[in-house]
Amino acid sequence: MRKAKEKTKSKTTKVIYIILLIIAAIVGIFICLYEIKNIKNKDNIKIDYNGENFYSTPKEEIPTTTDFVLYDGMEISRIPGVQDVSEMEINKKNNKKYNITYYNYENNQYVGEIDGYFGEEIYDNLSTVQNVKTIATSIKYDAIPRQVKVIKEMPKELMDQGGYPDVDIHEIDLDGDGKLEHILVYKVDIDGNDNGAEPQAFSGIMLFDENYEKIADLVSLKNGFWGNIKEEEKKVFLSLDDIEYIDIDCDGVMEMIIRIPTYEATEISIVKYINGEIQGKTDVQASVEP
Ligand SMILES: [Ca+2]
Ligand SMILES: [Ca+2]
Repeated sequence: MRKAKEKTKSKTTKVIYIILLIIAAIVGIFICLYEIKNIKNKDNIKIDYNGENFYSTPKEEIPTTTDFVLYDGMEISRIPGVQDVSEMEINKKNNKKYNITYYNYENNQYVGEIDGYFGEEIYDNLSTVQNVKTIATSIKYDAIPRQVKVIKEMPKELMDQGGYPDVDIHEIDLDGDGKLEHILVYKVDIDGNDNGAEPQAFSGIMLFDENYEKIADLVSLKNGFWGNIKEEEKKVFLSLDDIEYIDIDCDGVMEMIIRIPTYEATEISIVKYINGEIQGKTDVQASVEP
């Protein structure tokens, strides 16, 4: 009887021992996985920039699938090109995904952490994230490695080219190669008159290199009358305020996110300029006609 009891006791001890071993092994595996994930995340968000040393191979996306970027509270793709920006469906998965703290950017500045609110129906079971700024990222990293400068005086190089009407210029080293790029917005704004002259409204965004040699037309708006209504208050112009310079894919190269004027809805063009080449779409023709 006593022997049988002892036998049971030792059996129970053995079982407990094995269970403890299994738990220890599981905990060990989880710690390992956590560490691996952390190392991976750190690599993803590392900006190794010192003026020359930056990622030479552009990454299409941050590799982790859970990270994302919002534009005006709507999720966007980080891949260069033109894209429609639209609301997200309200469901359990999205409620969990989008109700988080965001890292916010506006006018090329980091403006801090803000809690986003998702789930209020706009129409057809769709919603945007409220309370966030123009660009909001789900992870924290140095998304503005270099600053933009406004050029106030018309540069001599442009004067020599005959000049452009009503120009605003930004100067920034987009790809971090030590050479500056120039982003130029021009505008033609002419009123009509009683003698039958048509009013005019057109504008464009162009990319120039350090020496003001034109690299590309980025966006043009040839008929800047909203709804094709030729009235003063219906005039729409592209402006430098429509551009955010931000590194949205963590490769050390700053993308331009250009808001494209439309009749309705939201459309953006993401342009990346690296090693003398443009990724994304050039010569985009915007339209504010219905
Ligand atoms: Ca550059
Ligand atoms: Ca980038």
